[in-house]
Amino acid sequence: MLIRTPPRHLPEPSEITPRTVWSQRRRIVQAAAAGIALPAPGWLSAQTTRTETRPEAKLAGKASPLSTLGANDKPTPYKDVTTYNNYYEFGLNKEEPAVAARSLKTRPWTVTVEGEVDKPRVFDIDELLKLAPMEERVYRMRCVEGWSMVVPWTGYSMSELIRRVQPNGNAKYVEFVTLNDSKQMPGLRSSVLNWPYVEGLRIDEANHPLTLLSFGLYGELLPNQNGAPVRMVVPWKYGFKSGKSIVKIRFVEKQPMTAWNRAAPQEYGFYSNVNPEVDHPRWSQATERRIGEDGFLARKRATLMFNGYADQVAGLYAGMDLKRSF
Ligand SMILES: Nc1nc2c(c(=O)[nH]1)N[C@H]1C(S)=C(S)[C@@H](COP(=O)(O)O)O[C@H]1N2
Ligand SMILES: [Mo]
Repeated sequence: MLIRTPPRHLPEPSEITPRTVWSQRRRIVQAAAAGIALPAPGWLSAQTTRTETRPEAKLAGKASPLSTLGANDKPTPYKDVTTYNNYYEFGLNKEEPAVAARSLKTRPWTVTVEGEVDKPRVFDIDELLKLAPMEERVYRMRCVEGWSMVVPWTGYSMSELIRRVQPNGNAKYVEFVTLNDSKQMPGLRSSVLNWPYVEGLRIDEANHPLTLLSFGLYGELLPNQNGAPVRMVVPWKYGFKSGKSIVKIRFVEKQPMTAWNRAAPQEYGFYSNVNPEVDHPRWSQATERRIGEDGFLARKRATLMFNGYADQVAGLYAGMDLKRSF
């Protein structure tokens, strides 16, 4: 995500170097000083962490008929999905979250569900994991920046949770709030956004079967940089609508103010449906580059209306002017 004029007080990337990176660097320096040979440069990669020091637990899901890929879509390599991330709480560069989010504590973890519901409830993450049968949903994901991926998510429809808390008649919108812990999230020092990261959906969007509460990818628990222990996945909207590391879900009557809408209202609207016909004020949204597949020189592929999910979701927006409600 980019904003038109970065605030003056936006720190230099070097100032927001997370503690984990810093301490890793210190280890390298100390090892070098002591004459100890360390493994080759690749040793800091998420892959290395995953296989050597923190194997992700398995999280199986039943293959879902809602995985509707095109002939041209194949899952983006695990390595790209887990090392090319947007997670501003852990730094503004794509490579930073895989390293800086390693120390995020995802246990214990609770998700508070409150607001206009008859049965407000605080779920422990282990309760949430057992709330409904896990499915594997392979979805196309499109970032507003112009790149896309295909990710095999594990989770269940958000509607499974919604029906258990029984929204009342005033519940018109749902707000999703990310963890806001400056001790664990070095990126919170940056003022690009008003923290916590908040996203929102209309309640019918939240209840749409495609809207996923996700706990895993590639058959394993979510890596921290992808939003562990639980995140939203809304495949027909730009990626920023899919908030990570959710701690609170609020049912509200009025359209919520979201983090990106607040930061740059003329650039990021509440709906943020993928729409090749509505350009971002500073760039076209007609095409995209598929991460891990389309090199910088390759012809970009056409972006599809509602990211290719029009058959399923277009009805949610019948009669709306999508240029105005962008
Ligand atoms: N809390 C939080 N959620 C977030 C973001 C973020 O910076 N913070 N970035 C968003 C953006 S812009 C994108 S494209 C996706 C990226 O998800 P991924 O890293 O799993 O591909 O996460 C979204 N969710
Ligand atoms: Mo994004």
